[in-house]
Amino acid sequence: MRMLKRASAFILRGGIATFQSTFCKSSLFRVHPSVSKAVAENKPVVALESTIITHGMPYPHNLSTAKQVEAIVRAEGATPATVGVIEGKVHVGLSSEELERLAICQGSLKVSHRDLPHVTSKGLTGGTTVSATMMAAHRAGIHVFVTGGIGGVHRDGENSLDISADLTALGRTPIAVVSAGVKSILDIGRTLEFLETQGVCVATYGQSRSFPAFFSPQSGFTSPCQVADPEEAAALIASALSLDLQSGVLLAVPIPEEHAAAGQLTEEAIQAALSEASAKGITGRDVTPFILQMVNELTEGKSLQANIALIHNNAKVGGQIACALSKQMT
Ligand code: PSU
Ligand code: MN
Repeated sequence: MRMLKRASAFILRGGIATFQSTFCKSSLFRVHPSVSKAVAENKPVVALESTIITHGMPYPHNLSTAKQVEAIVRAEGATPATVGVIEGKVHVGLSSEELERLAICQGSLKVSHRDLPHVTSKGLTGGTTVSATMMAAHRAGIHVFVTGGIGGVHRDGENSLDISADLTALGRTPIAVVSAGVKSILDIGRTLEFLETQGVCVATYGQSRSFPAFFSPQSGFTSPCQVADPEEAAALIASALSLDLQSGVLLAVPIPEEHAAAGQLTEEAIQAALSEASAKGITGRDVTPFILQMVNELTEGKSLQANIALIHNNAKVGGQIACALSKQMT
């Protein structure tokens, strides 16, 4: 085990050095000094996405949640690194002014991996999705990334091919993503199949192997594996890095039971929102924000409260995992 730890620490340091030199060459990246310092010292760092701020929640809940999530990560002893695009620069780690700017700005863009050349060449501003955040965080040498839920294969995706770039990013970016699983607005079975094809290691965090469905601790599907605590999760990530797989790890953290009560109500709202989206002809990248907003309205904020609670929980778990990983790597 000690040998494995040393080997992974070696690979990690070598890897970080390579990424940082590539990273520094690009004038399009801005790594916050607190983040580059923590990475260089092998201290725990947790990356956070920002589409959740620009498109996932209404103002001012988006701003307060983003700040709370950073505070939770710090309380666990890790450095938060919220990723976002500001005036064409990909920032890894945002100041509170930059966080506010993203939260307040109406009409910010949703920046997926494929949008990066467009927004950086035009000097635009937007929130990064899981796929774009994974890329930037990995380039900055970060190994753990916390979000609420990832994108997936949409229902009817076998016909529309509407499959989130988050899944292909997971297949080719070596970083661990901590999330509450996949929303039931998506086709969870096909999402798990696609992740298997992409070579992504999927594990449920906690006492069961049940794969969570964001608002519900159970989706009816099981994860191929399970990790019981931060140390087991960190060992899984360390192994993936040591094997140099070049693919990601998805850690699915079930919503805490005390917040799952709104689950049934939210499920009904999701079904109504799906019919409305289809009736209005909403497609592509506009589907997820539309559904999230309509579900918030239909549940009169109950789904928003559950959403915030599970993100807080993910931040706590992610912070603990980043700390355990940092210990295992030194
Ligand atoms: N799922 C959620 N909440 C979210 C998102 C997904 O439960 O806020 C956001 C994330 O930023 C994710 C993106 O990366 O939507 C996926 O969008 P698409 O399906 O267009 O790839
Ligand atoms: Mn899509």
